[in-house]
Amino acid sequence: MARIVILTGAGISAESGIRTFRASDGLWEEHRIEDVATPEGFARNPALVHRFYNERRAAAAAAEPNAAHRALARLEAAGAHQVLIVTQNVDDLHERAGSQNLIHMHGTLNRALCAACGHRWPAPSEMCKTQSCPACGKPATRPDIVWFGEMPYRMEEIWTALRAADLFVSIGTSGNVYPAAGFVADAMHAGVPTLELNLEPSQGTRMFDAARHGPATQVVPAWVD
Ligand code: BJW
Repeated sequence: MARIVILTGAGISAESGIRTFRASDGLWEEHRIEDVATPEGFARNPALVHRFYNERRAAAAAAEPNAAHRALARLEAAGAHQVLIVTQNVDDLHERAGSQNLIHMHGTLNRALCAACGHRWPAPSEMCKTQSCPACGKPATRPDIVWFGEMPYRMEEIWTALRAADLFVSIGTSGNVYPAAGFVADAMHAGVPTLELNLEPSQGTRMFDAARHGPATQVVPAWVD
């Protein structure tokens, strides 16, 4: 049974209508990264950051998984391979497509996090900082999202799986943001074969052993089936 580690990024959800980050119409266009995706930006203007993520939560809730999400869920359900999806995405389209072995390394829109005590709970559709934490009662509610300068989740588990994998596949990510952008090099050093499936060559495309370029809803089902 081959162990396959699959990294996904914004490109896999693009055809579900969720905007990517670095396209010309990308999400950052209307906001400076430092304002909405850093702990410092949140400290400066929590209302702006909550508004940004409340809009993202509504967009994700309105979106449906596409043929690429469904193909990955099929690959896992078929049971011929041990599949781990490590997603940088904060939407829940992988789980709604049926994927089970899934790590949200950059967090999720569907959870709130208490900046004071670290407690997590299901996110209300509208969040604001003055909402108090159900565990400690402090008004320190923030989205459970990994911002720049913060440590992505479950990294030791991810690196262990990556080093032990028989194949590493990267789907729909530009390769600009670390540590995920370094996974192809980590896999290469561990002797793990690598494949890129992306609309266009990513930042690290030359490091992959093989690449197929095109929309995720075409190249992912073609690879799976
Ligand atoms: C399609 C498609 C279709 C479109 N079909 N494909 C200098 C050097 C190195 C590192 C650093 C540095 N300075 C700072 C750092 C660290 C920093 C970093 O990487 N900065 C870079 C900008 C340089 N990283 C961090 O701070 C991270 N933490 C960290 O490093 O902790 C320390 C540490 C130390 C040691 C070990 C481990 C850790 C935290 C990063 C947090 C990222 N957070 C964000 C925002 C929060 C989530 C959210 O709000 O949604 O996460 S940033 C944003 O970028 C988001 C994404 O998950 C992430 C990646 O973006 P992604 O998915 O690649 O999207 P795009 O838009 O860039 O690309 C889409 C791709 O899809 C494109 O290629 C398209 O072509 C393609 N595509 N349509 C197929 N239909």
